[in-house]
Amino acid sequence: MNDLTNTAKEILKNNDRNGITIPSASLYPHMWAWDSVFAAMGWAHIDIVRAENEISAQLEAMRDNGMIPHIVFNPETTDDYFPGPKAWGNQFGSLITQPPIWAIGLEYLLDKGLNSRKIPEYLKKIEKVHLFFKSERDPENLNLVAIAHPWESGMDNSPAWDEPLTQVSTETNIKLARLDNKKVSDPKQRPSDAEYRKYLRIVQSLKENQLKPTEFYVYDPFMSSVLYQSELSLQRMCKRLNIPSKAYERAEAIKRALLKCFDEKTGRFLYRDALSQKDYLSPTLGSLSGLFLKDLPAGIKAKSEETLIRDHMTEFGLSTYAKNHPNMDPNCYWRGPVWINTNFLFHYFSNVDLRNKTLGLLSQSGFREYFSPEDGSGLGSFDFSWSAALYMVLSKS
Ligand code: 9WN
Repeated sequence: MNDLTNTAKEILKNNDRNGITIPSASLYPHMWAWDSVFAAMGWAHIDIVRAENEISAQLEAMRDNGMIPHIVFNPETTDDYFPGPKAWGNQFGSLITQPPIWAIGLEYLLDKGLNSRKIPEYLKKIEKVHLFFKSERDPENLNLVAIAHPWESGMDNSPAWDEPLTQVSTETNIKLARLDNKKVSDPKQRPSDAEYRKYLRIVQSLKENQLKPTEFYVYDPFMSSVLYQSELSLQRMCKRLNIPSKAYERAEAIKRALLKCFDEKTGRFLYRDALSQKDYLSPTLGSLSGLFLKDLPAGIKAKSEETLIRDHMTEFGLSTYAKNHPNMDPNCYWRGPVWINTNFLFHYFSNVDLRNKTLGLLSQSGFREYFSPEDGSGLGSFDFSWSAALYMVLSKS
């Protein structure tokens, strides 16, 4: 076993808090949804039962309406995080969710030999989560996913949200008490205070309107593409167990809807503001996630791949914003840096091979949270769980 594999395993073990994995000890002391699923995929290479616990803890956290909160608070932690339970007005977890990768994670565990009598129960829960996106995150009934808060996309300050956020006020009754920008070496690697005020304003309005999005509601092609792949995973797992499911039909409906969002000129898939009911373009990596669709028409596939390679491919994998765009920021969070999970998802679900670049980046710069697309230097927090977990996944594939 090489040194990096050992380090990756150590990171997951050090970030283990009684059966859940925190994203990073220095910045994120609770359980985050998509982080946990990526962590589970890494745990599958250490201890398959521990991997199952992680997915099980996620599915246990599902609320009555089928939503899994993007953060489940760890009542035992003494580490502080803002916004915590007080800001959300909820001791259990946040009031929003994150990209729906639970089925993808569980299928990975099954492929790695998970054998559990609880699988039918997990599949039933995942079905309910997927139906939540249909009933609570598709206001125009388009068969696509709209996010109720920028954080639901997992790509918090992506330039994709700049336009809809111009309509959101910075006035909020939640006191800004940030810790994140004090815990990284350069606060410019994190979102700005003005953005945070808007994030809190949206939390406030969700609380005031019984969770109905009134200030920010945006169809995100990345969320829809991820849900499409998750529906396919769910269908395959149900088939293995002879459980009836309509996941495949739902996946096909998402595919038809996403194809209508394709922009011929740029090769990208459009966002849509569900409040103003306007489609718009943003040259983000997320806008190319239509490449996750199976059997794409040849012209669409060729055009999107051309855009991906020309605008996003670097020596270290994919930049999260178009490289030559004047607003591209190589150091700031989701406004340009390379992330291991987006490299992984494009590697896993599209035709681009990012394995060697991703493994090379991690051996050059360690298991950091994100990376400069210019020189691969590490940014954000250290010993980041999904960087470690996905190193194991990619190095074993
Ligand atoms: C807010 C935990 C999470 C990731 C997100 C990433 C970041 C939180 C934050 O960290 O978001 O949810 O405090 O910035 O953007 O993708 O899940 O790693």
